[in-house]
Parts: sequence; C-alpha cells; structure tokens
Amino acid sequence: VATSSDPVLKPLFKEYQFDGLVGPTHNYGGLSVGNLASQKHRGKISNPKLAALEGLAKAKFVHDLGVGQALLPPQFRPSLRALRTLGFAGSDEEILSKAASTQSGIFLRLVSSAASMWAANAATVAPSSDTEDGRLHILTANLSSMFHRSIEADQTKKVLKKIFSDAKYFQVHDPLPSAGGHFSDEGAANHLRLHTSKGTVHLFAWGRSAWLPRNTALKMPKKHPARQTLEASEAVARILQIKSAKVLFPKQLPESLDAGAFHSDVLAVSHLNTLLIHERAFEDQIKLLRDLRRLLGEELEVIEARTKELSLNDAVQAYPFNSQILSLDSNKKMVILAPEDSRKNVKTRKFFDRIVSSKKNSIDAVHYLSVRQSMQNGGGPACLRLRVAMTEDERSSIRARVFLSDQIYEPLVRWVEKFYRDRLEADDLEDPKLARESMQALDELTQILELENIYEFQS
Ligand code: SUG
Repeated sequence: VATSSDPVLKPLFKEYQFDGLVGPTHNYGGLSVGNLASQKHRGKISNPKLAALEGLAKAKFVHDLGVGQALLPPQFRPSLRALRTLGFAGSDEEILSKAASTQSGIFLRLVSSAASMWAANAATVAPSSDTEDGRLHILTANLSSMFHRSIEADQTKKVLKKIFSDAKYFQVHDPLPSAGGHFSDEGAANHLRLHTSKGTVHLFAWGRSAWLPRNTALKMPKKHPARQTLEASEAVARILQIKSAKVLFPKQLPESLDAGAFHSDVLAVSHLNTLLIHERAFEDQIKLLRDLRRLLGEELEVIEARTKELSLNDAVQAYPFNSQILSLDSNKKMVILAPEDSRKNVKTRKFFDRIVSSKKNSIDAVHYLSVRQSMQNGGGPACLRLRVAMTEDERSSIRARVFLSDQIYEPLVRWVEKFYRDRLEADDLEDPKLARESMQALDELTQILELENIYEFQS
C-alpha cells in the first residue's frame, strides 16, 4: 500500500489503526495457557478504568502524530448468552450466581473476559490494492483455540459488518469453521504484510497443522500449545483473495512458542518496507529472509535482533516487537510506538537505541507508552489495534463515528470515568450490578460512536 507520501502509486492509501476499546470487565482470569503474562497475573486485582484510559491515551497519541486512528467497541460481558448456552438457567442474577459457584467460577471468568480489546485478533485484512476484485476484504477470526476468545467472533463480525457496510468497497467474511480447532485462526496477530516498489508479500504464520500426514516431521512446542493451524492460514489467504501479491506461510518456531510467543506478533511486526523481527521468530528464518529480499528487492529493510543482543525471554517479557510502526504523513520517516516495559528493560532499550541511531533504516524515533493493564494479560500496543489501509473513497463510505477526533476523545474519557470501576477481582464478576453497569456503559457508547443497536441487549 502506498502512503500519501508516495505520489507515483495511485490510488493513495492511508493506514488506520482500529484500537479495541477496553471493556468494563477487564480482569485477570488466568485464561490463556501459553501466554505467560496471563498466567502470571491470574487473580490479580485489575483496574478497568485505568486500562480503558491507557488505551484511549495511546489512541490519542497516535491520532496526534497525524496517523489515522479509529476505535472498535468492546463486547458485552459477562456473556449471559454464553452461560445460557452452557445450560445455566433462570434470571440474570441466578445465572451469574450459579456460574460463580460451579467449578471454582471458571465458567464465569471465561465469559467475563474483556479480551476483545486485543483487536489484532479480531480479523485479518487485505487492502483493496492486493485483492482480486479490488475490494477490501476482512475475515473475522474464529479464535477457536480458546473458549473465552471464541465467543467473540459473532459480535466481532456484526460490528465489522456495521462499520464496513458498503459492499461497493468492502467484504466482511464469516469466521472459518471452528469445530475441532482444525481451522483455528487468530486474525492479524499472525499476519505480516510487506511492500516495496518491487512488490507486495503477505505472510500468514502458523504453529501447528490439523491434517498434514503424521509422518511429516513437524517440530512442535513441548510446553505450550500452538494456536493457529496451517490449514487456517491457507484458508485465510484464499478468502482474502490476494492476487497481486505473493503469499508465504512461515511456521512459528516451536522454541519461541515455548518461550511464550503465542502469536507471531510477539516476535515480529511489519510496516510497508520495514520488518522488525527477532532472530528466533520463525523456522528456517534465514531462508525466509532470503526469499523476502528476492521478492521485495533492495528497498526491504529488515531490522533483526540476534539472540545475543536480546534473548527470547527479554523479548517476551518486554514486548519490543509488539510495537506499532507508524508512518508520519509528512515524510517517509517512521516512528515506533513501544510499550513502556521495553524502555525499562535494559536490553530492549539498547536495541531500540541502536535502531534509532542507525542510518540504515527509516525509523526516526521510538516513543514509549504505558499499556500496563493490557500488558499484564499479554497484550502490547500492537495487540490492541487492527490495521486497515484504505483509500479516501473507502474511508468516506464509513458512516459510523468511529474515527478518533478531538471531538469524541473528551466525551470518551468522561464516559470511562463515569462508568468504569477502578478495582475488579474474581468475586466481583458475579455482581449483577457489574453486568447492569456494563450494559448502561455500552448503550451510551453506541450513542457516542453512532453505532446504534449493535448489542443483543439493545434489541
Ligand atoms: O489471547 N490474553 C490474550 C492476549 C492477546 C494478545 N494479542 C496479540 N498478541 N495480538 C490472549 O491470550 C488473557 C485473558 C485472561 O487471562 O484474563 C488473554 O486472553
């Protein structure tokens, strides 16, 4: 996708960061096996208000840089619908209290997660420049590897269809089948796109296969599960109708999954011609980088961290690769938006200092921002956003007021301050007042964002 600084390629595209707003039930449920931060902070008291404000502050920061910024509404939790599906019956109060007293409350924690904040997992997106029919394609992720995330897919699809509603420009696809986890798809968190004047490459990462013949010597992680299947990644590439671009399917290195890199975006992030990557992200990475250089030519800029410089453990703990790389409108320079944790970690801080002082890349500066509440559940800056590159016509077809502006930022901050609690622990999840507060909050949010009737409780 050409940026607006590239006058040769038309039409001009601008990339928008769609950040998932943090929901009122943000808590530390310890739900994600293989996600070290989620496991480590299980049972810790959360602060949903701070989490939502940190998220909004990040979005505002990006907006103030002149980068396109938009928002996705949180999902309603606890999902009473999911509890009813599991056989819990009666009034809302009864359902919550029965779920809280079954199996130490695990079902209640599963249906209360605010995990839709990690919008990188909502869907995979292909810009209209790359697709067969010249429309922008969005495939809703099924997230079928983890129950608490799989229940996001229906509502995510509904919201995406509401925002990207003009069929002239967009197609929002239904999630892949979720049965058996054979097509387990984690969305853009396992997707990289690179672009130079020589071409475009999409990389769809995966960690396991459902059906490759058993005698295929696939190396698998020993400690933690891999989520995305090869079969899902191949289906994503087909559905997105990628035509004018090359498609590659790198396999997540088992060792990196075992170190806690449950999505490939924990160890790699791309933007236009720039790839920021840890040496131990993918299998056969030397060959992978050689292929990329062949397909994309000299303009490709690979910034690779060696294990000597930065261990996998440091990368997983401080999340430097889960940064956002952003182009500023005015010039070809890029900036990195990194989590505060990677400023505090001496190794990652040095890595970023090296990048900024080098003349061999387009990175001009690194900005550190705290998204601590999200990080404690394994979500850095890049996890919190879904990127959508659009032409001006595509963007103006969107009627919902989801693009961040100075006019809606203040109302959103006031909205969080009015409805969100600053302290939440597992026992609070069965409080029917929390569910009611969340309904009121989300109802009011749909007015701010002009997204009427997106929640079941509104109809
Ligand atoms: O799916 N954490 C999320 C974090 C997702 C991060 N996204 C990307 N890497 N793009 C997950 O593991 C933790 C919920 C809890 O334990 O309460 C959680 O779901």
